[in-house]
Amino acid sequence: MSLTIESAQNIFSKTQVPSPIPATIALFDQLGVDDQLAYLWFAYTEMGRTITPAAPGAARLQLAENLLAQIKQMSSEEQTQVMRDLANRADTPISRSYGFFSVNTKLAFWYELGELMKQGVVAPIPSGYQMSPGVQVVLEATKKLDAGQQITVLRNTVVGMGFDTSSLGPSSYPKPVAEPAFERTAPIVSSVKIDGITEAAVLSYIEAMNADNFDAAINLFTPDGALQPPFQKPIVGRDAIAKYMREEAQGLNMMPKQGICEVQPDGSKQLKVTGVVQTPWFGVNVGMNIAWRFLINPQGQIFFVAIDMLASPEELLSLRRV
Ligand code: 45D
Repeated sequence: MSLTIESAQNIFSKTQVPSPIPATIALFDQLGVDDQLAYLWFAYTEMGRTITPAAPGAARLQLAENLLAQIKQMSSEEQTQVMRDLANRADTPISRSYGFFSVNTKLAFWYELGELMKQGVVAPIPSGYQMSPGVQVVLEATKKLDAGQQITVLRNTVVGMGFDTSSLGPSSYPKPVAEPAFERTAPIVSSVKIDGITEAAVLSYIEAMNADNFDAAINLFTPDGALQPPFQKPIVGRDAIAKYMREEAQGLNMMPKQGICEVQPDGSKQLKVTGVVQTPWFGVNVGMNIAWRFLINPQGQIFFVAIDMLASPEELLSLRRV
């Protein structure tokens, strides 16, 4: 029997606990645009009193420089309108340019805008803004999340802003830009150990990812293999996975701790591994509890891997299917 991505998506589904992250984002989505911006500002600045993201490198900011320069020259009203347009995913020139940014460039853009708002160069929350009760509800929900979940909510809302450029034809695409490198925040550990796991493809995958060696990681996949990031659809095929990894998986520090492996009658293996991942944006200050669900084919290649955000630290240890 041949493996399918659809069936692979469901491996270990009985061990999964729904994450509070989509529920929080659903509450956020119901807010009006000024409330959304106010919520994000409060969540970001409140969080920043204990954990702040690392400043993006000069090469990264360079990619957002054109937009930031335009915004700096605007009146306060125009600046506020730009932010509303981004949150509304409006079709404006700035919102389109933003829509073409990679995830990390979107984050760097907002990082810089936040700094400019603190300096008074860019308009803060509009004067006379009255917070609706809905904002308080989303803030309370956000407070109950751990730090890894909170930064995921912020990241996902930032990613969702701007005009949805996937609806545009290829002719409107700007020239592709090289993704600047992220500095590693942790030394590379070359001998990966995971309790309960001896599968070479899994150990090699972690080792390669922790060295930003995406070519080595990609070669562990079958040509039709897939990678499913948290809350996303599977990314299918080596080229697509490679592109994704270069854009979004740089500088990650993966610390898998334990796992289980079940051999299937056809010789394929299903593995679930849990552990902690750190993003270069927050380094050792924020740990994200995650699971990898691997489907390895009988030849020892990765056919599928899903990355899931865990609902709570308890879930790190609940690997059994029953
Ligand atoms: O004024 O094995 C707001 C994969 C608006 C690869 C703002 C992975 C208002 C395969 C926007 C709030 C990648 C899938 C201002 C593993 C406002 C694999 C500014 C997993 C100023 C393990 C807000 C990786 C700002 C994972 C600046 C799970 C917000 C990676 C900044 C997760 C927020 C990475 C930042 C995460 C958030 C990174 C920098 C969650 C970064 C989050």
